[in-house]
Amino acid sequence: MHETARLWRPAFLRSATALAAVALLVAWLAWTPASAQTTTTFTVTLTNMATPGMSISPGAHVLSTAAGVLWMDGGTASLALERIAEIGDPSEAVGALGATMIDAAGAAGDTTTFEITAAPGDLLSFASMPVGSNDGFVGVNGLALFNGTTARTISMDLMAWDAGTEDNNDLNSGFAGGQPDPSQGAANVEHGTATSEPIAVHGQFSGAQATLMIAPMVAPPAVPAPAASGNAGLVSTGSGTLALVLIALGALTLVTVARRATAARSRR
Ligand SMILES: [Ca+2]
Ligand SMILES: [Ca+2]
Repeated sequence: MHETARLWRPAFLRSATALAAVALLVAWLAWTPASAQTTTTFTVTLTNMATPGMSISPGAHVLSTAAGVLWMDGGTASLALERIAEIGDPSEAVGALGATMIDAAGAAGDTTTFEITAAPGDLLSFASMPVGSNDGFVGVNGLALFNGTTARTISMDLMAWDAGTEDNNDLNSGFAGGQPDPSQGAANVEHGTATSEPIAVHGQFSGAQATLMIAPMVAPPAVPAPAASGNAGLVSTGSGTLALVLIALGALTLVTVARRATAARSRR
């Protein structure tokens, strides 16, 4: 019996070691903070390339899980888009859509930068106005920020779009006829000759009017918070508690298996 036990124990101990390693691995994976895996912060940089040279107005950006929340090719402009495209006013988009304002890129070559924190599946939409147009804008509609769960780095040219809400005068022809006049305030939205056309590529601009760079920010290495005592740091999160439960279950299973094996050996 004892000889049999000596032959059997090394195999059991190897099995127990493997089980313990698996339990510890599972516990470690469970303990890894979920928040570090679910969202990514991106830096978004918009560069004014408008030709002929003109400012790009303040705009608005919004995240969603479906395209078309701010605008779409062939769609009808919402009041939020009309106000951006006609007078560079993002307040309606901010108020009605929960969008966030983008600062202006005030001259050719100028950039404006903002940060967004997104989860896999999130899409970016934004619009900003080249101010020498009646109702033109640059932007993206539902741009995917992830490939699966991997954050994308994106560089792209942006053409100009026509919101379809106002007849077009010559670019940079001045305030008369509808191009935005700061002294008119919100009245600019009805200042020119209104149109009701689908959103389409702007016929007066040629080529890229802005460039867009999107890059995920690299998070600094995580520094564990010092535990006040014992394993306080480990149990500070729900997943840490789960890890302890898994470790306890693993240990309990090993003890039970060992006792049953020993009892079985003793009966032989
Ligand atoms: Ca137009
Ligand atoms: Ca209008």
